Amino acid sequence: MVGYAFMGAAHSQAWRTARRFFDLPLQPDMAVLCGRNAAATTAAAQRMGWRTTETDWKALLRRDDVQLVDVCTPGDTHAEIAVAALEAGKHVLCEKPLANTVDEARAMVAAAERAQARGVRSMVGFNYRRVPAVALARRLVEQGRIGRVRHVRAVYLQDWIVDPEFPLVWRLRADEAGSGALGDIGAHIVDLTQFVTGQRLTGVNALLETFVRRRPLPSASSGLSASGGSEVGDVTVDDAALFFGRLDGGGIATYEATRFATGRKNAIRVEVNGSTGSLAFDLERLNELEYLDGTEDAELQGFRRVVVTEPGHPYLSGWYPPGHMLGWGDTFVHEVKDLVDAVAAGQDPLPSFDDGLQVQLVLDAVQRSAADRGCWTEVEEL
Ligand code: SOE
Repeated sequence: MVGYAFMGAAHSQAWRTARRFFDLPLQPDMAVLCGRNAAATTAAAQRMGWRTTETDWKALLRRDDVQLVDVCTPGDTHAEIAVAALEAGKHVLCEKPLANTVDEARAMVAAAERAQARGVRSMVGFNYRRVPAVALARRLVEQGRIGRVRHVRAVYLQDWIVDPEFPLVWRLRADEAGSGALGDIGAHIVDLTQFVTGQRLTGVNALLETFVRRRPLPSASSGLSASGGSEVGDVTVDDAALFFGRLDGGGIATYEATRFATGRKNAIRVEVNGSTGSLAFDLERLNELEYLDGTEDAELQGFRRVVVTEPGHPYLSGWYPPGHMLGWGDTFVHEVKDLVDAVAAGQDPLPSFDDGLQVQLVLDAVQRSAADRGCWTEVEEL
């Protein structure tokens, strides 16, 4: 694994845990953790359960005891590491968004296609697909339980940079992060809604806003909790993204992704209204899915709250008895399980780098629309 900050910790926990709950066909061996700072990497490796460390990611690719590389670095390094790893014959799991630009994402897809011909697999880490309630929502849409999808309403709300004194960490710089709320959390709700509906956005109208344009440079940066010094620098990404668009199956969708929703820490809400029913999901109640069956007697109709912990629900057969709740980190355990199952079966895991590129094309259309005063902008074909 390359990187050991927030996502590195979440992925490490998943690599440690997946085989303890699920009957995996291959056993993950946490061979090596890679980071630039030797002392910090060694400390992280001990804490997170990695056997050895490296300080140069290229060294990973030369090691025979590495068959899969998990990329948990900021977006500006995804393409270089993932392409080289695939060329070296290593399977790749890459954190979202797949890349910072469409060109980088296209190069990654090309590398993934070449690698696939040699049996080498790749996957992008949109973990919210693997919330059991979200996977159940997908299943219900596929089974026709809400009829034709008409409306999709999705928000992803955070508030960690409301304070204008919060420093200019890498997530607020376009050179490292690509974009702001748009790519970091907007990408999640684009993938999530396209996954649940089975439909893709064909075009968007968009608005981006940066409320705080200058911030103190970080004195000590540690991801989402950092402190600022006396010098200031420019924020080069969006703080908030609003957009709406058309889905290729005839539905319409609205999106809001913001880091300025004061009081909202990590709130995802998605509602899908179909011709004969509706579904609603709220990450703050991630073990639940709301379902309305519009074909029932009008007098008895209403949203029902399904507690998604039955053995027949997606992923639940590996866990605890019904009613014993899962958490956010468990979505990464499911990600590892699905990836290992696919690698062992010689199949391509989902979401693929192609799916990652398609989300990137949506983000690109949002940025182009916002730059064009919100005009209708088509999402480029894959
Ligand atoms: C920060 O905004 C962040 O950690 C994202 O990068 C993750 O993808 C999301 O799951 C939680 O918030």
